Amino acid sequence: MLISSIELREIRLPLIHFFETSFGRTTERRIVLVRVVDEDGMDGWGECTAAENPFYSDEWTESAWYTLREFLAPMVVGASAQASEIFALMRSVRGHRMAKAAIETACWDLEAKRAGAPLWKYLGGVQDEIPCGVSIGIQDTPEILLEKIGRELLAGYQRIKIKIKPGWDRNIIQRVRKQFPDIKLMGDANSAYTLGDAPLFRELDQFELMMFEQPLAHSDIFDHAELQRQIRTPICLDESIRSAEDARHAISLGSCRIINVKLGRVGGHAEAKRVEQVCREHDITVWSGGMLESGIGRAHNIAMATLAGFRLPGDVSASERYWEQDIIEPPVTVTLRGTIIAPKEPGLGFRVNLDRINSLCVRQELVGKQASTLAGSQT
Ligand code: OSB
Ligand code: MG
Repeated sequence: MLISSIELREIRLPLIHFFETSFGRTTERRIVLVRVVDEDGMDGWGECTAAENPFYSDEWTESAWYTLREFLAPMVVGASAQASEIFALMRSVRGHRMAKAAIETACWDLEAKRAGAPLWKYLGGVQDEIPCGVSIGIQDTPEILLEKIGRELLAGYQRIKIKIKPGWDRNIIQRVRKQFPDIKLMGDANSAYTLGDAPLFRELDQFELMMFEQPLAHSDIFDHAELQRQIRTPICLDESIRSAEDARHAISLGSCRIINVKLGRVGGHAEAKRVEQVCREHDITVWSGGMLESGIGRAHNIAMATLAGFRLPGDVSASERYWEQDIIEPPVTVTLRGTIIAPKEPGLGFRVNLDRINSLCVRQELVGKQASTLAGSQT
């Protein structure tokens, strides 16, 4: 397919409830959306998962916007390529994987639509129903956290992930375990600890968590290997895994037994498939992470999570947990057994609500030959 133009939009989307991790609190998302259009006027949508600040990774909304506008979009516009080749077109830009993934995933949506196939099948997915968990941020009080966990379990979610940080760890996990002795429970530290905290993690082994997610530094795989040797609970890497090579290195060092795959963090669907394959070859379980995505990113995560290696419940949950109104129709819903059914329509399988997007849009940009063809806009 020939990519004739790329549209960028930034939308502001307030979260129903703030989301707090060891690195800070988010109340409103600033999301960059990408629409790629081909020579026949068909389109595909992608979402940049960079956050509002460079605290989870070094990318953030502003860096993604300018990198997309100045470098990445111009490298792809005018190219005739398959979705699997898009990442390579942008290889002279180092890093900026979330920005790259926004374009790359949009191209997969477009290509699947052109093929008349649901994206998940087009990617090689094999599961038409995926298990779902929830990620629950740090709360103002332990009581609020316990109440929220109870509510999510009632809704059917199969696994609870809580965010932990120094001062919100041992006591919290102990209280959650006391009230919910048998649930699938895990803790995500977002790099809040050091190897010096190994005694704490040894103590936490008693609570039989499914895994500790990214306890140590965001770029580390060496100290994680040492920590994993000292504890029984599996370590799951998130921030540290940016490519299939990272996954291979971490696995061979023994730095983790589980990997959280995020489309943005690894640079798109093609690389996510490579990570999944490396993990499957080494008997390492993967699951789909989330980045507080709007419906577009969420739909891409659903497609990825249908690949064979995704065996554990992911952080992919219903639109209504995050947004008053999503930007796709229908919104993502979760069954009472805590699953999402993969869509049947071609591409992402959800309708993109352009009116809603334009009403949330604070800036837009067109990279392409034809000026003034921004869909649904007057500029
Ligand atoms: O570490 O998985 C993470 C959200 C923002 C940044 C990092 C993370 C998260 C989540 C939320 O845990 C997952 C979601 O519900 O989208
Ligand atoms: Mg994480």
